[in-house]
Amino acid sequence: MESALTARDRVGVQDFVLLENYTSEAAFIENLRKRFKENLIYTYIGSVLVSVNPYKELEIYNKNHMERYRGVNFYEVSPHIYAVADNSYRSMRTERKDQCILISGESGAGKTEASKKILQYYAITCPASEHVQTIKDRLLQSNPVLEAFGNAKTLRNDNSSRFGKYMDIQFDFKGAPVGGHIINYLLEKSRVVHQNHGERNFHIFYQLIEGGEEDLLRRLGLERNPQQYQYLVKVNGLALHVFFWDNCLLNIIASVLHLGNVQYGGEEGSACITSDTQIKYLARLLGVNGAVLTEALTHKKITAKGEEVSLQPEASSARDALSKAVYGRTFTWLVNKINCSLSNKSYSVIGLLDIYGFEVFQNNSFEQFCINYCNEKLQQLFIELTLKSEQEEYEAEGITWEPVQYFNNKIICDLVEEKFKGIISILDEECLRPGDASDMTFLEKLEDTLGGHPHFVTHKLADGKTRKVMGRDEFRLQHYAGDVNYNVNGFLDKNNDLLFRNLKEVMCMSENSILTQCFDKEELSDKKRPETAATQFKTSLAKLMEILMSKEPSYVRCIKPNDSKQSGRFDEVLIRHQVKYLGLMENLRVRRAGFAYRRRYEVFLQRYKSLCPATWPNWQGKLSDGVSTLVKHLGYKPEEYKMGRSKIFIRFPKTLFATEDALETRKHGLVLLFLKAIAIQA
Ligand code: AD9
Ligand code: MG
Repeated sequence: MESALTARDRVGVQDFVLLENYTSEAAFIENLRKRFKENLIYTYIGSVLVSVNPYKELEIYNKNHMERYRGVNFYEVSPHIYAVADNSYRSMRTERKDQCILISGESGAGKTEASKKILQYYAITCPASEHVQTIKDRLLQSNPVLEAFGNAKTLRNDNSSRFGKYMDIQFDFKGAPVGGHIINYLLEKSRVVHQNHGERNFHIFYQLIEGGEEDLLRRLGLERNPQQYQYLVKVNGLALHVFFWDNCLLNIIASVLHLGNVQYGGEEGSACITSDTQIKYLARLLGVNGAVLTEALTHKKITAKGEEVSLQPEASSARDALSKAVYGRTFTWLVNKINCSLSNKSYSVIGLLDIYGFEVFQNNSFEQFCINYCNEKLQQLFIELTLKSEQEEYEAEGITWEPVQYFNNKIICDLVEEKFKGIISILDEECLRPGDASDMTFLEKLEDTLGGHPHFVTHKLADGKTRKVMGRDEFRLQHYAGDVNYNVNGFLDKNNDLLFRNLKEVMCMSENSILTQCFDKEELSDKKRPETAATQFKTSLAKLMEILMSKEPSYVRCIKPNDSKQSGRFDEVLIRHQVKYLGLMENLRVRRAGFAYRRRYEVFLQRYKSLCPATWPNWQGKLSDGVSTLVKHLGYKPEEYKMGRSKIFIRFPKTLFATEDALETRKHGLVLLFLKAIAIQA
């Protein structure tokens, strides 16, 4: 039998708060490594779950495992995603407080898998009636549908979610799941018209082309070969599932592919479409007039009176803007459709947030700017809520609160979102300004307004000299998780996200029943400019924060062990980065600031009562007296622990380890006694 001591050596501690040297990043990573080697992919930091993607199927997600975690005290069983799911569920039931589970981590770290595991856990373990079964099925089925439209193969992940997702699971008063609601964030629409080398377009296009029946493809005017389509590239395939979609939806997917193949030619100064094959199909599939569509794809209105000029040389980008708008709006329509099929009156809610983690690439653009801003907001929420709950617990237990120093990233959130002088405001201003506004004038405005801000840097130095390490078209933000350089090229276009009026008009005349819901005629009469992409995102994030603030949060922090999607490879450099970006050391520091370990009296007594004659086999008096007697018997010194109202707080891990070891030795002794007894009888 292995002693507790050697087991700890081999598999590390299951809660980072028990690390002796809790400020050491090396010790933190070593603990992760030990556990990863033993296929122990989950570890806690207090109530936060850290998960390392194993890149292989582990036998830890079957029904038996689910049963093991049902209704069990969080810390009594080994760390698991089911423990988080179960804990949230029980808090929701007993405290009647809405919950949310926030899952973060970089691309490929396992966020979506984690959220699916949580959903499966509820689907299997929660009570159900016949009606509930339908809802459970729909909740589970919404995943593959959304993944078909919103996920794609990227270099980082074969099934990468290209949108953020917040999903409410709604429960009735008996604790049965009765409905759901999904909010989607910032779909990466640009993927529809362009993919980086080695990446693919959204799954749905390949599913249709490779899995669609001959008849269907003929009707849609599509060929089975993805290489026929400018918007698609052929790379190693994935297993594809074919869904049965309604015709209008299939028509839209096919029309996006046809749009991509619309070729422009014509003389200098005028745009014309070289072949009308695509237009023929497009007119039918989009339910619009072919001639009007051709006109809109080649000309734009420049005056209110309707005067038109040729679109050349912007024709292909106008066409791509149409593809993006059609696809993006259809995606939102789909989310609404799913919501309608799920919606129900609920009694209480558990929210699941599966959203893009902090991103730093070689070249960072508008998308990374939005994503990293989102992470700043989530970090702020995390700090506020964690500190708040720590403080509340100390107060509730009647223990003096020892304030913790931490970096408050509000200053960076303000830098991005403040009215008038935040980056988004300045960007919007440039987007609205007629005349010579460009990405570079935007950068100049940033420099003028924000130069000297402690978290904003450009190549210009205060003394008029230049910083060599930075490009002239970049600005750097010093995020809580590290520095990121953003290249301003494309910021204005992406933020404007414009669709020319002619194209909007055509789409508003569409007879496709989905598109009529996506392109509202009101849009044409509305003189006000539509909100910019960044402002829309800012508003949706503010709403998200409000939703999350009203709930009790749990956190899952996902880590990707290597860049090659391989099992068993623990790339230390890559992992160290993520530990930093996820703010795990800071998290641990806050959690450990006062006491390493805390347990409710009855749980503590139950586990260790055998170590003291006065508490064994049962303590009859007050629980706190029992624990007092027990720890005094074990030789705890007064500075090593504090007694709260319902919990004991232990300051150092070593105190607890000594007690654990004593328990192990006692068990060992009992086994030996037992063996001796058998031997005597024999
Ligand atoms: V992205 O930001 O959407 O690009 P995610 O969502 O963080 O990313 P995802 O959950 O899709 O990553 O996981 C990537 C792949 O890792 C999955 O397709 C699985 O092959 C693999 N994975 C992740 N988690 C687990 C797990 N718990 N067990 C086994 C896993 N494999
Ligand atoms: Mg994902």
